[in-house]
Amino acid sequence: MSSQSVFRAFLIVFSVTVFASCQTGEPPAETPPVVEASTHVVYVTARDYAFEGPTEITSGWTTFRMKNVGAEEHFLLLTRLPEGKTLEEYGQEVGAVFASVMQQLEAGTIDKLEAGAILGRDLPEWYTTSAVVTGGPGFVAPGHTAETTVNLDPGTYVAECYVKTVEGVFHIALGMVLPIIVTAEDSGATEPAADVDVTVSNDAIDGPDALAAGKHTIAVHYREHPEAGLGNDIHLARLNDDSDVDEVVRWMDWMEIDGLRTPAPATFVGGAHEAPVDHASYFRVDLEPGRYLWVVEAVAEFGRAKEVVVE
Ligand SMILES: [Cu+2]
Repeated sequence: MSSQSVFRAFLIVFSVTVFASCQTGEPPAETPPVVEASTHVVYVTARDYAFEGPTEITSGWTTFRMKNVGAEEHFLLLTRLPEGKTLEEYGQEVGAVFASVMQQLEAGTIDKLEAGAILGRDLPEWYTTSAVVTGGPGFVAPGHTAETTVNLDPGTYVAECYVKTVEGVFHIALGMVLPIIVTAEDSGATEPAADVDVTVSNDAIDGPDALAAGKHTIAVHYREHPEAGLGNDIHLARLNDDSDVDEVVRWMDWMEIDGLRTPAPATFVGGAHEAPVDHASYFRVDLEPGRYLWVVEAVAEFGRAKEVVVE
């Protein structure tokens, strides 16, 4: 896809999505009952390449239960827009800049350092200073369901997925974006209780290197975020017999040509995206025995991973 057609796709997708998003939020018939009565669950279906879910939800503690019915990895990243900014402006002023940078990286006309400089120059000030990345379900493999709990302030949000297709096109450019209004009414849900804690800082993942098989609720704490570029997040991936940890770390770098590009080098079972330092996130997993990896989405040079054995 040429750079121009990616731009056009963005514009079309953003105009269409705003009017076409369904407003349901009812649990699909096959979804099992909610785990805790004090949980407010928002049901989302992730397809190749669209989200189906409610476009208006209450604020406070909110659990996104996202079933991936597609054939590719997906995630749901929430960004709260500054007052007055719209999904269309997000697409035109932010999405298009990332798409253009990716095209230039792919063409080999710029390197990662130059890509960072272009983003610093071309991303609008309202995005870098006033948009708030607020978490959401991490990478989840086809057929898996992610369950991630975040604490949402009222506002206008964009939910997006920017995993790449086999051809290297961001899912958001193909329509994987959903506008969500978070109202002032509180969900009434309480903060979840966790049995595992993971703390992410700019140079380390502080979490267990062994876990029992079965269900866990993982509390995610962000000690800090880098001053520029991607914030910290955390994902859990099951390693295949031939998985190479360095390869997974490199895959987590969107600036790499094969980074975030289908197929994924491991089986992602969930995680929590970047959220403000004072907003803990939680995610639930049901683990089979095997080799797993805590891994952060980052430029490969700053990548972090930690192996965890499940038995
Ligand atoms: Cu996706």
